[in-house]
Amino acid sequence: MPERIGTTVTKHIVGMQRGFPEASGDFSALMNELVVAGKVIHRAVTKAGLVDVIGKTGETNIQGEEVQKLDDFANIIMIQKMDHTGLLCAMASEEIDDIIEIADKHPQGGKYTLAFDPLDGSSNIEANVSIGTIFSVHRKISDAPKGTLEDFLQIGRKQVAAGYIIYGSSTMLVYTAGQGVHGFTLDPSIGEFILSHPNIRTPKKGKIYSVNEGNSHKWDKRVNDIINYFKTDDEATGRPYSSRYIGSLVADFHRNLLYGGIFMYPGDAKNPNGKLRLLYEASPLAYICEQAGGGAISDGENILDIVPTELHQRVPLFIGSRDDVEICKRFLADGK
Ligand code: P6P
Repeated sequence: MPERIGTTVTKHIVGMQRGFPEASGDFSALMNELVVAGKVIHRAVTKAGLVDVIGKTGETNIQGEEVQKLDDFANIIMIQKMDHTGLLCAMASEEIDDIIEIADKHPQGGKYTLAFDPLDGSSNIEANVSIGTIFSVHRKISDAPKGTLEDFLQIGRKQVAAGYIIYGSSTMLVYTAGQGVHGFTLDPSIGEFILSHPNIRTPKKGKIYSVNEGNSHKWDKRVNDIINYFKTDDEATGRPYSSRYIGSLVADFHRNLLYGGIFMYPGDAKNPNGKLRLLYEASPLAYICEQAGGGAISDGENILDIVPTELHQRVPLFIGSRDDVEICKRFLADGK
């Protein structure tokens, strides 16, 4: 008897669409194109050690980071897979300073914007640490014929969808379209993402804290108080928490989403807004986390309510289990 294949992500997306009779199918088509881009990046990432895509291109991106060849490749794949679909009015990438217009040779009039980090955590590539693609989808709101910066500078709460693909011991797609969070594991033998984690709910309270403590000398008292709280021995509140920090946002976030816990990238004396980007890192992960029952704040304000002012703006990020985020919020409110 042949084995039963589970629910593919394509079938799941079409099923979700059935809940919206007025849906044109454009969003489903957009998600399915993203799935294909993820499969192509998966193939490159899993072969990186074998073919010449490891190593640096010698260029630097807007983040001032050396661009790894796989970064470049992933960025090109995302753009090439999405730019001719007629579904997008414009794109924004961590790797590119300005918004990416849809060339005149491609179908115009797309209803959505796509902002993405093509390969986050790329500094870990050569150490074979899990890395990921993060994406965020909004509706076009400007009257301009093509997408404009205004279409990207929308609050995270207005996202149509958000997700990530994590390239690790297995490759997984995790996404939300506002109807819960669903995880799909790639079965390389058939090249399909199969539903493996339906309706992900993150534990209300965790046992893990994730932060780069090498920055503690630059943190203000409130942040040091937060970290010390999670490190304090107090059996009644399940403390101390375990410290887990990979230094790859998607990997740290994904572990905490499933196990519970708090990931923090605070602002500090040198970088008051921290390191992580709002539009294609903090905001999509915050949407996913809230949909899974968790929460996400910057320096006290809910990430999803921040009105963006720049394409690549950074924000402090405290994200994870709801009770743990509330603890951060209380400490951050002290002495403000
Ligand atoms: P740090 C990777 O470069 C990244 O952008 C995120 O994936 C990760 O969470 C963060 O930076 C790690 O930064 O300063 O702790 O090395």
